[in-house]
Amino acid sequence: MSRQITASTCCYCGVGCGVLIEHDGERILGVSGDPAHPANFGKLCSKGSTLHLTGDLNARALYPQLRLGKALARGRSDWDSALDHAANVFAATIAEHGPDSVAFYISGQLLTEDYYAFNKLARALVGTNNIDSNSRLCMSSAVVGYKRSLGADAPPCSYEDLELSDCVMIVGSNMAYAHPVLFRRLEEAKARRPQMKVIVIDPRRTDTCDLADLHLAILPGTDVALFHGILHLLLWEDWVDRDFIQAHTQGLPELKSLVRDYTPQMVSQLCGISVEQLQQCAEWVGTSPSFLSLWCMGLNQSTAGSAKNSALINLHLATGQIGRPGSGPFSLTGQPNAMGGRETGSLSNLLPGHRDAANAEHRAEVAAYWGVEQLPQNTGLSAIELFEQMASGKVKAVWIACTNPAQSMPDQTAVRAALQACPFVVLQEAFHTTETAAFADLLLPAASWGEKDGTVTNSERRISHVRKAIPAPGEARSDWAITVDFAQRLEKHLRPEHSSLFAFETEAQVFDEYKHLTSGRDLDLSGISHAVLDAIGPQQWPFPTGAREGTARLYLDRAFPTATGRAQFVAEPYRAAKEQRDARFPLTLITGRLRDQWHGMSRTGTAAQLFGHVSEAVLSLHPDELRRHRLQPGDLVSLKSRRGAVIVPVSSDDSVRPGQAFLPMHWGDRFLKGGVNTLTVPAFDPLSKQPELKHSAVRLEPAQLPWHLFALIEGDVQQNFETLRQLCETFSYVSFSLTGRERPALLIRAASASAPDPQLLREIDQCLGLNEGPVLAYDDPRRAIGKRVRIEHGSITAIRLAGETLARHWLQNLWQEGRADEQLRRWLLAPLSAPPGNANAPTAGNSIVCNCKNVSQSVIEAGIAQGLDLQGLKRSLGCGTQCGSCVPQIKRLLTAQAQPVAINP
Ligand SMILES: Nc1nc2c(c(=O)[nH]1)N[C@H]1C(S)=C(S)[C@@H](COP(=O)(O)OP(=O)(O)OC[C@H]3O[C@@H](n4cnc5c(=O)[nH]c(N)nc54)[C@H](O)[C@@H]3O)O[C@H]1N2
Ligand SMILES: Nc1nc2c(c(=O)[nH]1)N[C@H]1C(S)=C(S)[C@@H](COP(=O)(O)OP(=O)(O)OC[C@H]3O[C@@H](n4cnc5c(=O)[nH]c(N)nc54)[C@H](O)[C@@H]3O)O[C@H]1N2
Ligand code: SF4
Ligand SMILES: [Mo]
Repeated sequence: MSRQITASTCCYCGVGCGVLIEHDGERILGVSGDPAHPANFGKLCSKGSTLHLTGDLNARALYPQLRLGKALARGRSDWDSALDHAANVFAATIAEHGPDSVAFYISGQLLTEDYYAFNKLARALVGTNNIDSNSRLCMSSAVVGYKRSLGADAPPCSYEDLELSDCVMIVGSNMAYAHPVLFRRLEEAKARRPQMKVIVIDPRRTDTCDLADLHLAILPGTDVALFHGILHLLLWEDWVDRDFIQAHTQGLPELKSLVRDYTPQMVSQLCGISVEQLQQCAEWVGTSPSFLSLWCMGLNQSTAGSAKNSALINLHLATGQIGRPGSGPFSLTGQPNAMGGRETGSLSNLLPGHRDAANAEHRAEVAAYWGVEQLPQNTGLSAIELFEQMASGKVKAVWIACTNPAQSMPDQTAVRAALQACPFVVLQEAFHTTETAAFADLLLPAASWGEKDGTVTNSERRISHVRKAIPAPGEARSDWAITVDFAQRLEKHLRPEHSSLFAFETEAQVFDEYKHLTSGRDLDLSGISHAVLDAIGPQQWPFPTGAREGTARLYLDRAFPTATGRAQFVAEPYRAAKEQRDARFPLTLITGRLRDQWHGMSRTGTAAQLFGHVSEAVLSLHPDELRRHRLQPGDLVSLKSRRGAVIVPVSSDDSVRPGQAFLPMHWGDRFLKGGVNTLTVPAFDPLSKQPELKHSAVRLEPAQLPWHLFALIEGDVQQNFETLRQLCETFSYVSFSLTGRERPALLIRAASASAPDPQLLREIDQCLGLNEGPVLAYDDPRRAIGKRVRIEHGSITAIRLAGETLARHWLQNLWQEGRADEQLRRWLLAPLSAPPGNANAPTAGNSIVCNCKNVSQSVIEAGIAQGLDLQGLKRSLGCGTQCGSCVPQIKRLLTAQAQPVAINP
């Protein structure tokens, strides 16, 4: 078939960029930014622009698989038998143990139509509120914040406000990595109007700080104290909008008496910043003509997440900085359709149309619309509670869709035990490779990006039509269709005498039924349909019936959807994070995102190119901490929390403070033995029930693992991955990654206390193709050292080093360059394994900064040493000229020797 273009959206972050998918009707061939889409006007970041390189078919779930007993393996099934079986199990469980013995755990990455089908299934058909989503780990504190302070879960701003603002406060958000295309927009605005003030509040000095006039490296978890301290100064200096407060708010007196105690001295101490920094921050907030705040997980993922959100919104209410261009509290949504989830009621405590499950009137409205007698009254379980009740045996059947809890939930030991204990686990997944898939009794293959149709809402309330470009592979089906098919089968058990609640044939029909549940509500989007979006493009809600265009900003009239019409000041004291560092666990572990990986890496982890920036999970520690612990960069340590331990290499990184440590969130048990979330704490916020993923107490212990393994193999990456992962299970440290842009290869690093049984090494070699054929080998059994290299047509195709792995960087470079020369032969046959010359380059220098143009850090540093500036580097090396995601890092390399932006105490 000829080449075609389908306009759709990127399936990663909540910026919601429009993409043009190039395809031939069967395969996706390329992707570019959609110039007509108002979220990105043609731009894409390093993840969006590599979408077509991801999604290896060998990693995709292609047909239903069923296991008929925990001890058995899953076998191939077909849709009819699989869904009939699931309906039988769910019906029997509900009949015997009641509707609350089953649960649904879904995802902010589903489409609105998928959510709606799941909600109707759980609440109307099954009769349970046990339907929660991974947005509980992500946005639920923002939901509480908006509802408590403003009356509805509605971010009032537009992306355009980033360009119009005079003072932008970015707090608990690393936009440069997590919302890159929006960050580009802010960079451009600041370049045009350098007088615009940018404040970044983050314990770490992230790439986002590159744009900051002021970086407040507050101690983790102290945001509420900081916001109260700012308000204290705003009130003291009279930098407040008294008319606005008088006419449109309530509750200031209580808050005033609370923040009286938050003196600059006290706040400076609590937050670990200087009084001058605090004053500077308050002055800019209080005196700038417009003030916009942007926030993300640094606020939400906290046991004080709701308090942090409200304390920040307090600042907008005190200054009247809301409902005006360039101002307002603007929560950045993480997942592409977390907003749609909130709209359709996909948290256990919500109902469709921004309604509450605890509100009898709301329940009656939705029940009447659905034509069922009533909706369930029992409080539904939130994510952490749901897994607790799976472990305790109360939840006996769970349906998981589009999320990977065996990677992303905190306290993995407990989560995996819960999945193991639950009698029936259904998983609706696009990739069969995820950690959770191992626990699924029924695996249902889902269509994924480029293969499904529906709608999503981005951070600025803008609804886009997601369009299908190609058919899903194998027997994979769209999520809404799987859900509706299952629901129809379950209805035969639960409501045999009624007509179907799920008589949907297309996504558009699902949307049309859903949208009327928003009529007359704050988010009224009843004027939107798939056809309207096709005709006039993506639109921001509210968009009521009869509207011609969407709504860019809310609260222009200063009327808030609360009972009194006034916005609410919320007075809650600062409470420290749950797990403070102490003598036994002296470090605070922060977790967060990297630029080029997405969550558990089921998709991004299939593209070798996306490992170029950071190739393995490394613990960032301040140089002082390395010295204190007598560690060298690259050393393996055992990182322990009260819940478990993982082994990781350390790096020296002065962007974290002493007393803190940072680990990227992406590595689950598949890529790093144990996975990062083995360490994290399941404590959650009392109102939002969002867990404190950003903050756990840990300690370092030396990992005495002198025996090392390094291997590289070209070829079928997924196949090798599965086999080698099983073989490597006995090692204490195991880390997998991909490398190579043109010839993808799998990389393994492992370590253990002593040399393994030689038989195990032979099995590993067998998988690597190193037991026969054109293989050069050297073995020193006495020292348990061995090296093997396979050379085909003059190039290396597989490597295995055992015992010690000093030559790994050198060998990887030879492989990369397709060289297998005399030097290699000489080194191989020599008893000492040290690589020739000084070729033992550390990984940092090899890391790829610019993914689009494949330019490494060492090359950029060499350019800087020659005197090139940003423009010069762009011109001569090409780095930073395409998607721009690497520009903040290049600027940081440029200023590495100069004065840091932070005014550090
Ligand atoms: N590349 C990439 N982009 C993504 C994603 C991805 O996986 N990869 N995921 C998407 C999703 S779902 C989400 S939710 C967003 C998350 O986007 P962000 O929230 O921006 O990303 P994180 O790195 O999780 O955390 C942001 C920052 O919070 C800081 N922080 C930690 N503790 C505190 C604290 O107590 N106070 C303050 N003020 N800051 C603190 C961390 O140091 C970190 O730099 O990213 C979205 N975009
Ligand atoms: N330590 C730590 N842990 C964290 C965080 C943190 O900052 N630190 N952040 C938390 C946050 S904010 C979030 S949002 C979560 C994310 O956690 P998860 O939801 O577990 O993240 P993903 O890996 O994106 O999972 C989505 C899954 O859906 C699959 N999938 C993709 N497309 C489709 C589709 O169309 N249909 C179906 N059915 N499946 C599909 C993917 O293969 C993937 O396995 O992680 C949380 N966990
Ligand atoms: S910023 Fe990047 S990841 Fe987010 S939607 Fe746009 S292209 Fe996708
Ligand atoms: Mo998220």
